[in-house]
Amino acid sequence: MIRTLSLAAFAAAFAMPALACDGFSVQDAYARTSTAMSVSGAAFMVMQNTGGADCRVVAARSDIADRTELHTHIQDANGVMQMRQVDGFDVPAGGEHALQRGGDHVMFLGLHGTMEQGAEFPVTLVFADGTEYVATVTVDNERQPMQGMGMQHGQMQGHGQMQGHGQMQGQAGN
Ligand SMILES: [Cu+2]
Repeated sequence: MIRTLSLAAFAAAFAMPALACDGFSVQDAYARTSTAMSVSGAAFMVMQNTGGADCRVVAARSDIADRTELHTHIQDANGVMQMRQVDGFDVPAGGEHALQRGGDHVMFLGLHGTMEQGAEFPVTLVFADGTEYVATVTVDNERQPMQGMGMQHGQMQGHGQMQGHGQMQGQAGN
């Protein structure tokens, strides 16, 4: 009888992860704050879901601030961007959901200290079923909103070509 019960308990415990957001992962998670004096900051990341079920992140926790909230930006009637707390981010099965500047983000209110460039800290994401995922977030206050976009890449290539031409001229002169 005891053995039957513990097997049942084991089966129940083993079955639970199947309900969780199995294929969930976080890529390129970084956080920033405006100035060293700022009392709030935000984290951005790409949430990926390779599993077969939709995931919904309903809360976030961290130790770096009094409150950690899920936020988005909305544009009001005057075209002014405002932050607003939301009750969750949906990450569809086989898809992803990006938290990015000017859009969805994890908000830290009442920072306990300065967010030092390069520092890492954990942010716990809570799913709708109560399971959790801990993401490691790196402070990057110098990250530009559109870093890595195509246009910037093109400009860098062009600059490189000009440098190469200049070096060839210099060699010919020697
Ligand atoms: Cu916010």
